[in-house]
Amino acid sequence: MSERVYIGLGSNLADPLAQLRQALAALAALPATQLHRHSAFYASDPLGPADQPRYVNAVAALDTRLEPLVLLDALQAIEQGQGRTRKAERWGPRTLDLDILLFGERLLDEPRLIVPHYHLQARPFVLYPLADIAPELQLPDGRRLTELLQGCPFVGLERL
Ligand code: ROI
Repeated sequence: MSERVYIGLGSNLADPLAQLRQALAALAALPATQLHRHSAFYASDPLGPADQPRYVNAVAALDTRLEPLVLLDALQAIEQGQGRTRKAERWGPRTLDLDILLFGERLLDEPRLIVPHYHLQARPFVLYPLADIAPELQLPDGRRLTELLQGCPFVGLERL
């Protein structure tokens, strides 16, 4: 049985739009996985230190038979393949970030993986792309995407 998984994509280094396009191709090529659809691309003001370039963000919907930690390993391999290095600075710039936002109906609280993604509700660059592809979405904890959007103005975001 496959599960619908939502992935947040972000980049603010080394041609962010090209990074996201390459990442979408890599997601589509994952084993036991289909890329169902993806959102528009959005330019977004950085959350965190302001002395870094704007980001490009998008959200992808996958259907996968991979288990969560297997998918996480695969996403981290894609990040590393696209030049991601983990730096000391928290919330600093990055060539590619792939976050598991939602994994079917699962609620996960593991050292490596918390799902739904902890900051989901506060991030316009996650919620608005998500609304592009799943406007009717209800989270496994009962919250509706429409409610979360009401608490998260479309600020610092530009649809490309
Ligand atoms: N800010 C924006 N706008 N987009 C991101 O994807 C993003 N990712 C991050 C931090 C550094 C928190 N800021 C971001 O990890």
